[in-house]
Amino acid sequence: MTVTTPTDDLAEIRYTTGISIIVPTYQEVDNIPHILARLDKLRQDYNLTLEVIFSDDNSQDGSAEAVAASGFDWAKILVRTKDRGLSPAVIEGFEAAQYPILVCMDCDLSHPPERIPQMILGLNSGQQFVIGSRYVPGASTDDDWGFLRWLNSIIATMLARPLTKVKDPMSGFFIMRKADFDTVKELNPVGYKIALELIVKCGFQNVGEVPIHFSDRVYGESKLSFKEQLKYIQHLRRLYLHRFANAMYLAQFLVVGASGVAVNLIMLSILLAMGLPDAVCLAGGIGVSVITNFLLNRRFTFSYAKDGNIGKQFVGFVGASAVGACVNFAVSYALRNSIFEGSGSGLYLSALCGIAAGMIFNYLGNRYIVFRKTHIRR
Ligand SMILES: Nc1nc2c(ncn2[C@@H]2O[C@H](COP(=O)(O)OP(=O)(O)OP(=O)(O)O)[C@@H](O)[C@H]2O)c(=O)[nH]1
Ligand SMILES: [Mg+2]
Repeated sequence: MTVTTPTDDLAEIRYTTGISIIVPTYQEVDNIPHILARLDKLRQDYNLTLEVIFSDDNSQDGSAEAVAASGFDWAKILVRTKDRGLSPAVIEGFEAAQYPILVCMDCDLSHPPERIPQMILGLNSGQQFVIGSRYVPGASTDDDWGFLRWLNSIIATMLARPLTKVKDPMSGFFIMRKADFDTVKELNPVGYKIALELIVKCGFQNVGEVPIHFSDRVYGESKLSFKEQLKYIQHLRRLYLHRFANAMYLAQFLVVGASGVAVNLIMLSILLAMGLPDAVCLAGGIGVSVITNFLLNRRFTFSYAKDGNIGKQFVGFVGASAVGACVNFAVSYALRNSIFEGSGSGLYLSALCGIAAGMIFNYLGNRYIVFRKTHIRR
């Protein structure tokens, strides 16, 4: 990650071939004239060839009329009626863009268009993706960010840390090449974090950050709801799966396995409290935990397989568990009668090794046979 510091030498920007600025909008009619005025000044100052595409989710608030009233032939609005959401709107705008450099920015004037030339310099100097960043030296935000908003932003950024070392991957202000965008095959952004999605899915290593002053919106209302924030967790999980597939599947499998232990013990206590015979209680605990483990693994650990035939998968899951139990027994029995023979704690150590071997067998059987991947989800 490189922090680009401001420079006065922006003259070469004039020779940039063309820039498509994509602005996702939902009910931003009051902001449209202001952002267009600032972009027009930028266009003239640097003699830029640019287009602005408002990727609008059918706001019906006069946004389309406001764009038309500007009289700028380089400004257009894409009125979307399907697949509502900020990230899909940005992607559709990027797909419709005609120039080789893509910019994404919010409509509410939080992102200063005047920083775009500096960001283009970053691309020209070899960076693959340049962020208008709130968290690098020289950046600032308006003063009235409350503690909760600040904390929220910091936590969201920390959670993304294993995916990218960038300081502000949550920023909605960034720039990249259309050629790179066109090579991404598997975009699946949920919610707001389109920059993070692109950095991870494009595998960008050389990401620059240009400091900006982030202004709070003056006109219109924020669309960032609590529901959108919850979607971030879902988005993160998908990105972690993309980047750390093996470790993530195993971790999820282990979490589900641990939940099975809890379910087993709770069920055992319930059945015992009902006064049933011990054998029935033990069998009940095992049976219910096998079912919950199966359902959770199908829905959560190997969620890509959740549309597969549930009957076949269940039989496979029980079969893999049964064989895993045999592996467990064989390994622990063999160890007890060899390396750990005779020692007091040897039986426990043998059992632990058996459990580990059985679990690994179980995991591999489930991942590569029972819930094998037959297609890639977009
Ligand atoms: N097309 C489209 N644009 C959206 C949608 N939700 C938000 N936007 C736009 O995305 C940009 C960012 O949304 P904001 O509401 O400003 O979200 P935010 O900047 O995280 O939150 P604030 O700091 O409170 O403004 C704005 O230009 C919005 O109009 C949506 O569902 N569809
Ligand atoms: Mg905003």
